[in-house]
Amino acid sequence: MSADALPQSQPQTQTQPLSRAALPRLAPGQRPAVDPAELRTRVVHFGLGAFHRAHQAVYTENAAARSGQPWGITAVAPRSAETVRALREQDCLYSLTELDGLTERRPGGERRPGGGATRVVGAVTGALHMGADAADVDALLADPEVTVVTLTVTEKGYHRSPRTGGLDTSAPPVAADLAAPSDGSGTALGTVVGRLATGLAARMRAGAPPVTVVSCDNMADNGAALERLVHDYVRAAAWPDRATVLDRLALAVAFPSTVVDRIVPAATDADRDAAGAALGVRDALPVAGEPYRQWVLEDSFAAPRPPWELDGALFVPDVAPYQLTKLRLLNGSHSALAHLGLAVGRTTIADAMAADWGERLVRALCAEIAPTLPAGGPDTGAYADDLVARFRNPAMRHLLRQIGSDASLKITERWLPALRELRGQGGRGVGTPVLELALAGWAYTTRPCDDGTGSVTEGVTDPARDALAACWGPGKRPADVVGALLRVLGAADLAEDTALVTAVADRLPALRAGRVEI
Ligand code: CS2
Repeated sequence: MSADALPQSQPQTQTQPLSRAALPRLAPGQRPAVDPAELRTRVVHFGLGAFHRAHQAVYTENAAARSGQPWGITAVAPRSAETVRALREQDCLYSLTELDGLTERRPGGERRPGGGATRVVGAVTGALHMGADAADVDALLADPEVTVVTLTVTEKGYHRSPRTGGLDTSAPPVAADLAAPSDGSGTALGTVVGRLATGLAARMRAGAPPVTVVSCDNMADNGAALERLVHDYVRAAAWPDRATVLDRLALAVAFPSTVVDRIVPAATDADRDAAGAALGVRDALPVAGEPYRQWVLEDSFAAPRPPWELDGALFVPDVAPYQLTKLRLLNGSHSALAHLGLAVGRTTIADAMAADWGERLVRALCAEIAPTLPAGGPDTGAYADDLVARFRNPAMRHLLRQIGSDASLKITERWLPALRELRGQGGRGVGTPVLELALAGWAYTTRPCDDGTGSVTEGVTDPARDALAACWGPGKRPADVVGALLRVLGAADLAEDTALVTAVADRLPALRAGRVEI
């Protein structure tokens, strides 16, 4: 039965909200692994989304529980004041449900396969809003007890120039932050890079001890990328002491690269109902994701950190083989399934996998990209097998439109570097039929409606959406449209690869007819 056909869930009836006071009412196996009252804020995290709550927070909670060290997280929401309010109302507690795809859960009459265990996570000790609580965020960034800062702010949160990879100082939110009065301390800034650079600068001025900043977003070389952005910000700031700040940052702040992995779709009302039914208390902010999780970190920290290895995190000298494998195979396949699926009317990843082309697409894309991956990473055949199983998880309702959003920033990480490597200069390398098909799916989903308004793919958002839609001028040759779309991504080299743009354009008629032909 498809998830769409499921009966509507009943609204949850639990009236008492989740809170520290409510914990004794939960079954022992549902309570946090740590006593939240015993934790202290030693980690600041930017990005309060479902992924953080199901990933770094869980590793940190288990690390604290197993080591007896009081590692707690204050999470900072860059935008959503509502999430901060809701989390504070629950004493920063929330539940995690592992959707194993095997067992069943029946919240309020709903019968949804795959609802596994639900338990409360206690690692988050505070929630702040980056704007309204700017002074508190800065105080924590300068606090000697805080020695780790982590980030999950998505590709969009970095404001990288597509051409240089450095900070896009002309982006209006970055320019506005740079124009903040004096040194920006305590001022409400709009960008995470601005807040982070400002807070770290204050830490350097105060002579506080070293700190490690850990980017957990899906970008190649994410540590070095973030370091460059923070340094660029300081360089562009009108601070008289910026040279000194830069010198100190170089010595006292480490930016290791990391690979994070866990599939965690945005929570739905059904997830809220299921969590409430499982716990017997109301949880406004539950997360539900697959049981699988992985964290690989570059072992180059500047200061004490939670012993995440006690919960299975891997510390290695070089994350590149793991990072590129995950980014290009998992995220690359996700984006391919999303755009091709959206083009032919599918809704979720599991739904796309159920199409006759779904599994073939994942396997063919992995095989095509595998030669671009450095040695030392996972076996790509076994990795593809695992992906097929994970993507097929019937309990996960991972919307294609969620994955297909912000594609202009995602596919530049997930597909284009491999495409360049495979094609070689001027398209003289090997064939890339699967990446061409994926690109056609993406191109198709950037099309405006026939009346020129909106997009054919409802609910998909992208900061470059208008620029992409404008590429579809009336009467334009399809290959020219594809070339123009690639230029919007900053990929002029690929736009000039005539064989590539023609091959992509040639795929469009089949998609328009509802067929994905591998
Ligand atoms: C997804 C990722 O939304 C997306 O773009 O590809 O969030 C993916 O689910 C995670 O990276 C899995 O670790």
